Amino acid sequence: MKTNRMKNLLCLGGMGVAIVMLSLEFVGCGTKEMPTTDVIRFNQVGFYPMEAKTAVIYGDSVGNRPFLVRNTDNGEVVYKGISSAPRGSDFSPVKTSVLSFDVLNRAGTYRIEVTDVGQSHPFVVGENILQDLSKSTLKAFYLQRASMPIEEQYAGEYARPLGHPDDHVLIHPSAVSPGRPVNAVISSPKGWYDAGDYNKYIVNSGFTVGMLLALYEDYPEAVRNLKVNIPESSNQTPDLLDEAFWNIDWMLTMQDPADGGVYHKLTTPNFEGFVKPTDCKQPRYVVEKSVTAALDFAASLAQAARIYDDYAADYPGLSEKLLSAAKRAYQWAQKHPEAYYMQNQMNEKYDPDVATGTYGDRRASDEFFWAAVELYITTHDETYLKAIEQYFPAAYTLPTWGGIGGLGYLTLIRYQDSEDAKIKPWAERAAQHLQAYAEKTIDGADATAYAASYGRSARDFFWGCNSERAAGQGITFLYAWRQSTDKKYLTAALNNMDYLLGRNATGYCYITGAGFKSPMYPHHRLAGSDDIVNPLPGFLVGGPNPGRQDGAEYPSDIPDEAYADVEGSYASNEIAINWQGSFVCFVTALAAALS
Ligand code: 9MR
Repeated sequence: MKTNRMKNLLCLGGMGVAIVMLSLEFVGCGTKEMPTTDVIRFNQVGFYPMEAKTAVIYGDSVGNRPFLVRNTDNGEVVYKGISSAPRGSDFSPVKTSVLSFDVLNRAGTYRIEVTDVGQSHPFVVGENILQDLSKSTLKAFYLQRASMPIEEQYAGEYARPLGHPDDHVLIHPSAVSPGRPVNAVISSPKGWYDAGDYNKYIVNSGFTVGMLLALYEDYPEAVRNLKVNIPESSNQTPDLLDEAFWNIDWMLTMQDPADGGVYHKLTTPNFEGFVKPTDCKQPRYVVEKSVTAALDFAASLAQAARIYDDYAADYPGLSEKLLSAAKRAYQWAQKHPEAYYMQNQMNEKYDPDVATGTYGDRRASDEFFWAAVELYITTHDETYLKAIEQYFPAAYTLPTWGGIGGLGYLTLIRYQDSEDAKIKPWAERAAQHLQAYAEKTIDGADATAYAASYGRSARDFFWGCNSERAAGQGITFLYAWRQSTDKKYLTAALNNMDYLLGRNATGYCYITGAGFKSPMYPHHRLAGSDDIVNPLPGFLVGGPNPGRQDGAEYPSDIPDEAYADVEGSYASNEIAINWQGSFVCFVTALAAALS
């Protein structure tokens, strides 16, 4: 027996298969237990009893392998099957073979055993299996807050003292306006750190707030049930809205009272090192105003205005304040439609130079569209309706920080049955375009290497793809499912989730602290400086990126394997609020759909 097992391992190794972990669990020679291998890949968080269950053997150029599923508690064999013929893609030499065991509908813990391959890590089948992930990924935003002490009663070992009070922020020469000369001091506290860095950027904040609020508007019940133990949890407002407010309140400080324009970002001249927030010493500036910042600010705050109105007991006067700020920012953008943020040009004119993230974007029609949609839905003022008509995007695209038209689409779709007949034609058009996108994207996905819509093309892998493509598609499929009630879209969403949580070419579950193999060294200054071995939990990392713009050492340049779990890999292993926002939206919506 032992010799055979050894032979199997050698044979797999000889096939060039990356066996990342082969814990030789020979539980005594002569027993039936097989070695545990991580080439059997699946959703490491778990499966729903009544939903599809799929695993993949990575690196299997043979396929058609007999496998069985065994209950780990009592050893009972609960399912036997044959894996698929080998599959592949046009961008990777690696073959896979797919295992399906949908009928396994009893809650419990199981392992898969594949002849000549080994046994899988254990996995769980259980009701509401994504619920905890929905909570931990929302909770991650609390851990990411600036300007307040993160307390032990909410954060456990991740507690930390107040960092970045941001009550002494300087006006950069590029941001001067009446009443705010160079180096004037303003207060701009709160907000979330953008990502692995400690800066705060309006474009990305607007996207993130918009995404979280979209989730609330689509699944209010599910959101109300998300209790994540944050300082505001005892009030009457859902935790997600309290959390979003921490950032919204910061955003309000980024509007120049003189003219309603919005500073592009609050930043240090250079990225800080991997030091604790309390050890950061560089000055913090607000820099020039931009059209994209103004519009993302206008859109997200107009959306917030109609939502927080229902929570005026906890947030008195907020709704009015948000709407008036949003309108002013929109007017500013109308007057400055080409005020794109161009850091190089700014650096040529002003000192100090600024070298941090740009969120640069030379096209604002999608931002105009999103802002017009949110302002119209909140106010029913026809000026905004005209702008919707003017800027309506020709096709649905996944919502991202730089291509934000998708958020406008989602809001229109959400309000398609409202009493306002004027919005209907636009909402219907948005719904059709989204449906067409979903249909095209899921077509043929069953036969792909990882049995998911996501991950079948080399173009699916880029900076932030785990969120901007995989989660974005998932969110979109859930809209398509709600519109059509066709279950194939729900299954497609679950397949993308399975991909993100382990059924993929690297075998990583891409959320810190989840599953048995997750990122340990994210590009995250909070995690890298806190003297705790495990990274802050609940964060989605960017994902495989053959562009490898960080110059870090990657284990592979195959597009779906170009992922490096090293701190220096900001192009594949960073965390960011926008990516997190989409993931929270995806997992919470999916959990609600499956409950
Ligand atoms: O998410 C952004 C990605 O789309 C860009 O390709 C990349 C390079 O410009 O920047 C990413 O955003 C980063 C931001 O500029 C600064 N904070 C970290 C963000 C995530 O890497």
